[in-house]
Amino acid sequence: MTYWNERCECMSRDERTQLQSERLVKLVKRVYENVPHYRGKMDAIGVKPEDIKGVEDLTKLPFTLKTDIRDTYPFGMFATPMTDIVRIHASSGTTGKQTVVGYTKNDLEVWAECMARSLIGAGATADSMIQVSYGYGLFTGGLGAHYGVEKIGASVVPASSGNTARQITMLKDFGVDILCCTPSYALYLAEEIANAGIKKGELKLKAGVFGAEPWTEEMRTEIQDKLGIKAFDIYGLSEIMGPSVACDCEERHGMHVQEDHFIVEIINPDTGEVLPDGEKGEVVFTTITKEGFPLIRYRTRDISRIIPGDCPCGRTTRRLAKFQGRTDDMLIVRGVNVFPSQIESVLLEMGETAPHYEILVDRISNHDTMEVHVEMTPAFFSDSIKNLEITEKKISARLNSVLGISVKVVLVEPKSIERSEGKAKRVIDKRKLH
Ligand code: DLL
Repeated sequence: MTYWNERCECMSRDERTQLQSERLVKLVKRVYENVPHYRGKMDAIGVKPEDIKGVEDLTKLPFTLKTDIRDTYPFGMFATPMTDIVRIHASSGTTGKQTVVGYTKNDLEVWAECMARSLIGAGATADSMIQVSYGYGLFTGGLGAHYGVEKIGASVVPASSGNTARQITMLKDFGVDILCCTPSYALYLAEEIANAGIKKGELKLKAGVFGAEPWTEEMRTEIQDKLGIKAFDIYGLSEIMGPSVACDCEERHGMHVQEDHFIVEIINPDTGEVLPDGEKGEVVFTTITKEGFPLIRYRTRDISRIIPGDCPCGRTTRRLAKFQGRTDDMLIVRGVNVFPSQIESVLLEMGETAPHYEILVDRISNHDTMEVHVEMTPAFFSDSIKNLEITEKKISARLNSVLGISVKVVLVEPKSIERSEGKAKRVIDKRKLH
């Protein structure tokens, strides 16, 4: 067995609980003193830092929601002075505002450490050539994976996303053995590789570290068959850290959570009650070592369960099963997080259509597609049918710039979208992701 950090990955459960407790106590004190929003939340329920003596007291603390981050936009939840922040990342918010996170030097060090553990678990070595085809930029995928590769002393090809022909050339010519990208892009690449007449044996590729979106075991099998590699699942979210909050080991049966840095809980999303290992619910994280943007009991909205029992790999960290959806309506389209509310905001703000719309998502030839069907106003319908295409393009361009992905807009006749008597069903997602 190979580990990056055997001491931390394989310590006894008792030792880890002790470590988590010590780190939690310090964290709570730190956020109470430095983040007015947390101080307010704790004061409101009468909890003081000295009430938290260890992990057994975690449930005394309030949950943190995405709305807490939105309400303190952009930097209100940062726990260190800006001079200590060395990197900013951001992801989609539920409306116009992004969710902004900040990292200190030490946070980036911890992130690279977790990513290093994930890559080594996937079979990387200092001799590996690793192509990072996650997007570089505000999205955490590219830079997150990048520094893990450098940490283990392997060679990184910072390909970023897009330009598939060039990606394939680099995979082949550079002798890349490990690929990091979204699972849907891996499938797309596999097809394009086949179309280019390249045989599996011509590539040195042996493993892929895929995440940022939900995918099934069936998809894993398909990627493995088509590319002739082992496919590893990696999980993360900007609010907590980015890729490598949890990752598959060589067993590929559950993603080990980096529990010396994150405390994981599974809760009943309706009652907030903590569920025992094995039961499915919403995943909640507390970041016990983060300095710049620490979060207490952050509700991810992602649904999974802890796989009970020990992993044969020897790591003692608990494992999360493949994700089984979300408790909210966030969609992940080509790796980009999209909230239907963002689309609604754009439509209403532009005011050129009626407020009746439908979002259709599909996966065609391993490529996610998104169409927004929106009703024209009766006046527009009778007056300016000739302007249809111009208006569609205008809305599409605006959505494209807000969401960061291309969306096809189709104007439809007034009253043609089914009205609902209860909650409107705005999204029709034909992909089979769970
Ligand atoms: O997607 C971080 C990441 C980058 C993870 C690269 C793995 C690889 P966000 O853009 O903030 O961060 O999106 C986070 O994506 O709450 C999940 O809903 C979903 N997600 C991420 N990884 C997985 C996965 C990055 N392995 C949101 N399986 C999360 C299922 C995933 N869903």
